Amino acid sequence: MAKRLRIAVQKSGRLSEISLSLLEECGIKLKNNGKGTLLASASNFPLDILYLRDDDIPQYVEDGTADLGILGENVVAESGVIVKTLKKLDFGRCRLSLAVPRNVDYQDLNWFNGKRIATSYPNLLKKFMVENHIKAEVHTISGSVEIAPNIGLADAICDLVSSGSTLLSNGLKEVEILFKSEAVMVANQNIDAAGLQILNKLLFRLDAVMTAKNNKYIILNAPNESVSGIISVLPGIKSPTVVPLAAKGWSAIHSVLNEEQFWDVIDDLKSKGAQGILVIPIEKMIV
Ligand code: PRT
Ligand code: ZN
Repeated sequence: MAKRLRIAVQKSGRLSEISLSLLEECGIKLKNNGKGTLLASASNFPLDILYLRDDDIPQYVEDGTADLGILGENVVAESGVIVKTLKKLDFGRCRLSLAVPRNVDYQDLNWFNGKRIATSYPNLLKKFMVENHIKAEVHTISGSVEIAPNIGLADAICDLVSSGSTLLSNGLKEVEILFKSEAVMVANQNIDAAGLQILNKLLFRLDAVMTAKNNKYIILNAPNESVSGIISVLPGIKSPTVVPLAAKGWSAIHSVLNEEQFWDVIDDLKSKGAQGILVIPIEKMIV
């Protein structure tokens, strides 16, 4: 039978939908993808999808039941498994932080000495405590960590934070960041040569999709005398394309702009005489 790779993704939760749409954007079509399935296979790529709780993914990838996995770096780090991190995926960003009741006059880490801290991340917390010479009691609980101080179960918590609104609505404040996380693709350490060929194809597609997301196609019009000034502020992958417009003395300039440079460059372009600026999403980009 022809070689196929198996990728574990979160069955239902914050990362599930984005993980699947990323695979879809890589041109991978899933058959038998009904709700409740444990395994779905791609009809047009040698890949099978295994749906799991995110906490189970590290072990499955380490022991080779799955070749690949998409999950938060926080879960990989907490599990302590040995897997290869292949790629940061630019979604699912959050941080593992220590938080204390809002009314605490918090000065520094010494505050935690002798305190009780509730968390679902005991391993990362204990490592942090050793590194920072803190002696506190760690209470491991599996959900709703943020209510622990209010019900007298703990003095502080160590939990994931993204917007901070959960902490706020529970009367807590974030005081230390232990770990910054985003979704990553991880791989088993011993994928064979045939598997690596498939993996490289998948990574090539992922790169094209992710580079495209970080770039915009830009088209603008300018009087010919402004063209060289405009080109000087356009970073583009190569040199920008300049085409004459039907209106005499005018040109259109086409280029690609990185998301990060975007607003700065737009301001520069306007001040250098650009008009009718169009910004268009790019679907795939191979550089
Ligand atoms: O059922 P399963 O075990 O698969 O899912 P789960 O409930 O363990 O995980 P899930 O779906 O909640 O999160 C999956 C992954 O998403 C996490 O492992 C992180 O990598 C990532 N992620 C990103 C987050 C958050 N942001 C996040 N805000 N995971 C959890 N939260 C929770 C946090 O625990 C807290 O309760 O959201 C709350 C805080 O959010 P804010 O926005 O109020 O700060
Ligand atoms: Zn989980």
